[in-house]
Amino acid sequence: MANYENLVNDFMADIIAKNPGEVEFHQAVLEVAETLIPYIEENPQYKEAKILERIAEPERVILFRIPWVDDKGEVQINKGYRIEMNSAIGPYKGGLRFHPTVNLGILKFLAFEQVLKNSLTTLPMGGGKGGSNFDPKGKTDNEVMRFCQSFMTELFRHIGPNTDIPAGDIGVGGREIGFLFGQYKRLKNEFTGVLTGKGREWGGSRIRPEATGYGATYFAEEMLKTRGDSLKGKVVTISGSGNVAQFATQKVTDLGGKVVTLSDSSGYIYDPDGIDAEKLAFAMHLKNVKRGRISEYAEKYGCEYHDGQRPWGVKCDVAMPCATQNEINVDEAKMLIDNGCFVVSEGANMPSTADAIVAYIDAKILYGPGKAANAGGVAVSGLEMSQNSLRLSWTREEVDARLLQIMKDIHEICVKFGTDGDFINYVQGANIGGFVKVADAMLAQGIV
Ligand code: NDP
Ligand code: 2IT
Repeated sequence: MANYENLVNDFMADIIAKNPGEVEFHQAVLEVAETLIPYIEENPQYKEAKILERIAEPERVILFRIPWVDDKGEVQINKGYRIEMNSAIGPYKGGLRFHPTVNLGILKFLAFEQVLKNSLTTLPMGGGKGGSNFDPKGKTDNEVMRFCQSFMTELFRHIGPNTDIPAGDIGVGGREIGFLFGQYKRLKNEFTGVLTGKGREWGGSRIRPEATGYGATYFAEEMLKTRGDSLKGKVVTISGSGNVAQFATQKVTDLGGKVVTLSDSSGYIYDPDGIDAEKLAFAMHLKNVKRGRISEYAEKYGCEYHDGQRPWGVKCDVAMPCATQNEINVDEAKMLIDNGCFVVSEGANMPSTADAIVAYIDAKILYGPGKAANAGGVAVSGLEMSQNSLRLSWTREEVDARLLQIMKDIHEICVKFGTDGDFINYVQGANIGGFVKVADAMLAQGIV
């Protein structure tokens, strides 16, 4: 073990020196290195070909200026990024994030995780991620449209349906994908599946909006099954109130669980009676159409609102972080465990800090890391690409059945590579399970 520790430390020293200041990227790589280095030591073909060193270096990074004009006529300039991380098993695939905190390190962590996540889906997709430090909050539809058009005016030359296929993430939903697609089509004079998460009248897949939240819920159900249990009757805390949180709430409720919290960057609501279909419809209209604050839910239904706080002090059986990275620290992880929480299924990417993860593993709870638990979103993006290539569209039932099967398959992969005695270490399972396919493809394709 000490031997591995030295190898991990040496590897990370090199990563930190080559990628200074990119703390989220270091965090994501360290988590993977800790589980992969022991495996690579036992499989020297990967060591000799320096696969781990190669997957930690993006194949290509594109950085660009996004000039646009706001409603007052003032010129605005944002930064645009696309990280083309790895194309060993398919074209680059991954979302776009529009949020003021976006920087190179955050997008590199997301792109790095995406490579292993996409491999886990069993579909042929490489990994990428992109976005901008643009803040959609408080912007009019026209401003968002002009921004998206300017963003695509540069990005279009780097992407394509067989090259790189962006999709949504924080701050990028159906509205933004529409504006981006419209501008791509205009510039290329081609109607192709260059983006996923499209509207269903123009090439979008049924169930894509639902897929990440549904998938993270199916993954929780699969984890519970290993202990002869299910979501029925469980109390569930969810953070966020965006795309992933909304559809996780819907599916947990459908499966008989009770969701008692939602949040946004201002605070969280606690509704002990549960967020039923009618209340969820209100929350969805509030967030997707009115673009308001979650506190308005508490005003409408007369429940508690905790300003500036996260929901992890609320007693629950299952926690589903669905907002952003590092939203559960070690104290919050311990609080969850002390209050009886024994399932964490991550809808968000890297929502738990490194020491929070150690707390879950030490307590031997069912912990599904984001790259496994939230892979349903990109999986249905992969199904959208298939339907676009076939020029067909599948029914809701067909796509949902495929999503459920993919989440079961991902769970199986985690069990295969993560079982350690009577404990399933899903972190190890997801990291090794995702790595092997990419690594073997890289070996076959030579030093490229
Ligand atoms: P949305 O933009 O739809 O919603 C994001 C939600 O998280 C909002 O409630 C937002 O609050 C909150 N949030 C965002 N940033 C912060 C922050 N810094 N602190 C506190 N709260 C924050 O995004 P999604 O639902 O699509 O994404 C949520 C998470 O799921 C992200 O981690 C994303 O990477 C991940 N994910 C998304 C997938 C998808 O298909 N969309 C697929 C796989 C993972 P507010 O309204 O105040 O901004
Ligand atoms: O983090 C993710 O997996 C996503 N934001 C979805 C990516 C996609 O291409 O659908």
